[in-house]
Amino acid sequence: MPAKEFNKAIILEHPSGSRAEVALFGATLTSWSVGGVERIFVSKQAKRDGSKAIRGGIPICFPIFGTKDTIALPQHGFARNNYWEYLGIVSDNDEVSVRFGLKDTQIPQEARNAWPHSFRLTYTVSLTSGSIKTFITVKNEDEDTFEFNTLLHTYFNDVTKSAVEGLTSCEYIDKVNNAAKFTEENKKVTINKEVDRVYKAVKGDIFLEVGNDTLIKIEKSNLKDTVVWNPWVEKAESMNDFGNEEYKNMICVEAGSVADWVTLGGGQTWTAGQTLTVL
Ligand code: TA6
Repeated sequence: MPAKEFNKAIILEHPSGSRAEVALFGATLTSWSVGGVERIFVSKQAKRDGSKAIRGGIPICFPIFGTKDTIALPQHGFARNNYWEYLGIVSDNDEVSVRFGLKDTQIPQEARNAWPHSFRLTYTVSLTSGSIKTFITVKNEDEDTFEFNTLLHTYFNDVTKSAVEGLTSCEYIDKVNNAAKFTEENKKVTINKEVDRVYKAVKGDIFLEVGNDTLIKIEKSNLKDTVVWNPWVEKAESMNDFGNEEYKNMICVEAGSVADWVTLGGGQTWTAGQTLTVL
């Protein structure tokens, strides 16, 4: 069976042995294994009871990234901390695809008051032998235009050392340095301290070295920006759903449109996503 529901999650199994798991809570992908190796990081201390966003996996940030002074939503919005509806398998030839939905009538009134728009999100997760695709479609069911951010907050696992290639010459906002702006001069971005950067208008693919001769390609589709984050020592110690030492074996490389608002006209749809491939 290519996809089955178990314990409030959907488990996808590909004939090649590759496997993925998506929690209905937040439609958060919490596992993706290729060649028997888990490629996605989830903290051992992550809350899995729906009390808060899962610390790890691929949380979906929508309709905001970070916090906004004029929008009274929790950080990164409501999509990652609400239960989504499982919409079933959409195809299972060489690609096992499943779909999830969230619409305005399915989120708490408090969130609807903070972001008073009629919307419908559809999230499609597609597993092949060596890749996973995660794509979101936003439907504006209002008559008027609305604007939003969205980002796939991907936590990568098994990082003995990490290097991110494909950001050279991109301007970035350094959130660890008072949001000062810089231009990336390095061919590879490596991590040896707290890093929290929003790289803007990143063209081309990103290549993530996670050590052990493993390279993961990140292909963005209609997502302009890339966030790179590692909390490092002090931030790790400040998070109660993250182990003090876990910063050593994870990195977040996050495809999103966050530097600017995405504007969507009434009745219009917008689709974006990423394809992760183990090379
Ligand atoms: O994507 C990086 C970031 O915005 C960091 O600033 C850090 O806050 C991280 O997201 C995790 O946010 P969370 O709300 O999940 O603790």
